[in-house]
Amino acid sequence: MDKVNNFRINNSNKSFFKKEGYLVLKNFFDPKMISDLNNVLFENFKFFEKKDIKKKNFDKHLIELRKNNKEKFGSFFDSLQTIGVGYSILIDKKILNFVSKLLNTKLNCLTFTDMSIRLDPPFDERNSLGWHQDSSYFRQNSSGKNGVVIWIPLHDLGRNLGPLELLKNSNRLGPLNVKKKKSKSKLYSAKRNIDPKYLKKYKVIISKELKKGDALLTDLDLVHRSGKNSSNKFRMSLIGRYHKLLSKDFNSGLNKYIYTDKKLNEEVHGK
Ligand SMILES: O=C(O)CCC(=O)C(=O)O
Repeated sequence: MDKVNNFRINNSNKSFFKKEGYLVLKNFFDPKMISDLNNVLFENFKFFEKKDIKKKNFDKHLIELRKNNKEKFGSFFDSLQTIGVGYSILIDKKILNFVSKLLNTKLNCLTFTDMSIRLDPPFDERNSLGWHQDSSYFRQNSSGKNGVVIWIPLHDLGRNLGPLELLKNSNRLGPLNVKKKKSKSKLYSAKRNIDPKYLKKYKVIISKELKKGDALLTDLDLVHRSGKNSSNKFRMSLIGRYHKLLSKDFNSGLNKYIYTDKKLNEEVHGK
């Protein structure tokens, strides 16, 4: 089967995305390709742990590592952030084509930044994100409407795994450009949470259960947060962000590899 299914873009899903700031793509990817990426994470984990682990025990070992050796878990997590096959999924021509149509631009004039793989452990919210807009983190376009985020679960995503939560109509706020707040410790993610006073009139939370092969697209202004993982498994996802280059609000820039090892990072990038 083809890597990406022929999900057709039409006026109805285009105008839905424009108005609502999100779109659920059912069966967008071949589920086997998603399983393959999941297996790649597992293969790398075995190498990292230098143990012969069975796939069915992947979650158990990952939970143990997160609990018992946070630094090592962090280093494994970081090493996944530039995994080649993740990129190959996100820059498949059919996705670029789909996204370029959503953004009313040419396929060859999309930029792609920041692939990320999330590993969200059960009952552990240290890296969960509160209500935020991606346009506060990613300023490639000054308007969050000129970008698209794709969020792909690497397994069926039932309610107990904590689907992403979207705040209905919050895309109408436009970019709030919230500044970075210091995290409580280096094991917590730095946050750009939105002051609740801006969110008072947005009361409806949208949270979609997804199947392996489905994807969720949002613009960069839609306010969203992590769902709560109350299962006994890791919630694994692949995320990519696309921006419209042929646009007056495009801010050019460079991607930078930040080394987990602080000393090495300083050697390369300076203090
Ligand atoms: O997957 C999540 O829990 C949150 C991801 C997210 O909101 C983001 O990367 O902007």
